[in-house]
This record gives sequence, C-alpha cells and structure tokens, in this order.
Amino acid sequence: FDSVPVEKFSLKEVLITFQSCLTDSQEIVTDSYVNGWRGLVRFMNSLGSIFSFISKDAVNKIQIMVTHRNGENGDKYETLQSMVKYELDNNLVDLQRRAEHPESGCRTLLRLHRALRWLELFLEKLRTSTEDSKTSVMCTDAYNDSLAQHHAWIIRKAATMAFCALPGRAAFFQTMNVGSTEQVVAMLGEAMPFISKVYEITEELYKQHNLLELP
Ligand code: 1Q0
Repeated sequence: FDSVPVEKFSLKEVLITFQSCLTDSQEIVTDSYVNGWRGLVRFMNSLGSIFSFISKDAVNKIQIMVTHRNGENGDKYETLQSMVKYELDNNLVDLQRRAEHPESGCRTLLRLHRALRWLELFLEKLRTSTEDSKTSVMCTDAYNDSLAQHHAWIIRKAATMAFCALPGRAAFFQTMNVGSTEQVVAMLGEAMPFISKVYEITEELYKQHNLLELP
C-alpha cells in the first residue's frame, strides 16, 4: 500500500454519541462525552491539516480526561456530576488562578463544554442554511457568539483564518457522509436536542457550583 486508507465514517454516529451520554437520572457519562469529542476531532482532521492546532488542543483535553478516568480514582470520574463533587470535595480545583491543579477535570471539561456551545450554534446554522449559505461565515458567527469570548486575540485570529478554509456547504455535507442534503438536515434535527440537553445540564451543573469562569 502506498497510502493509508481513510476509513469512511458517518457523522451521524458521532452526534448520536451525545445521546448516549445521558443516564436515566440526567447525569452525563464522562466516557460517552469524551467519545463524542473523539469522533468530532476525527471528523475535523478529515477536513485538513489547517485545523490541526485546534485538534491538538482538543486531543490534549480529551487525554487529560482519559487520564483521570484511568487513574486510581477513576470511578469518581464516571459522570460529570460525580467528577465535580469529587474534585471540589477534595480541593482538586484551582478556583482563582492556575496553580497546583492546572489539569483538573473541572477546568478541562469547561473548555470542551464551551466548545460544545459553538457546535450547537454551528449545527443549528447548518441545519437551517440554504444552498448559498457559506460554511465559513456560519462557523465564524457561531464562534464569535460562543468560544471567542474566552479566547485571546491571537487564537481568535488563527481560528477565524482557519474557518476560511472550510469546504463549501455542499462539499461539507458530503464529508459528513450522511446522504442527501435532506438527510443531513433531518439527522441534524434529530441529534441537536441531545447536544442541547447535554450542554444545558452541564451549564446548570457548573453554574450551581460557580465553576463557569475556572482559570
Ligand atoms: C470544522 C471547524 C472546527 C472549528 C472548531 C471550533 C473551535 C475553535 C477553537 C480554536 C482554538 C483552539 C486552540 C486552543 C485553544 C485553547 O487555548 C482553548 C482554551 O484552553 P486552555 O487550556 O488554554 O485554557 N481551548 C479550547 O477552547 C478548546 C477548544 C476545543 C475545540 C474542539 C473542536 C473539536 C471539533 C470539532 C469539530 C467539528 C466539526 C463539526 C462539524 C459538524 C458538522 C455537522
């Protein structure tokens, strides 16, 4: 073989992972949440190396969460709710500035949580877009209304530049490997409520414990 075969996968499976995050008691299962992000990163990598500075950071954060899960207190990290309780009860979170616990589950997850808001906004724009809508504009608008507020100028600049390299709407939908435009729109309509639910529950959890601004 002179090239590594690229495995085809459907974004539908990825987005459905977020559905499997929720337990009956509305807790969020860490492993499924992290797997959802893994799938998204895989998808992003298939869009080209211009996004690798983003996927590197995402992979790094995923790895931090996996390390917590595999650690000796891994069972405390089974759900996001149990993680928050465990880390707070045991003073494992830097609340004012990054110090002894620069890689707490709480601060790491907060970064992914904020990115999930971007995803929610972007998917909703894609779902309701028309043939002449530009993916780069939708992506930038979603970013400016979410993650950008938490990023330094230089990162905003790099991110906005990378978004310009996104394929057009038709090619983008094709990469998702879900089928026709109608099927993509239907799939997004099905998956969105679960992503929104996961976002809402996490947001509420973090708000309750005053964790939304963790350094
Ligand atoms: C397809 C385009 C992808 C667009 C991704 C948007 C996110 C942009 C984020 C750019 C910043 C990345 C560089 C590092 C930032 C960190 O400083 C920041 C804060 O962490 P820290 O430790 O410094 O406090 N990190 C973050 O904000 C986390 C960013 C995680 C981004 C995860 C993106 C994973 C991607 C997914 C893609 C999916 C495409 C989905 C399309 C779905 C279409 C139906």
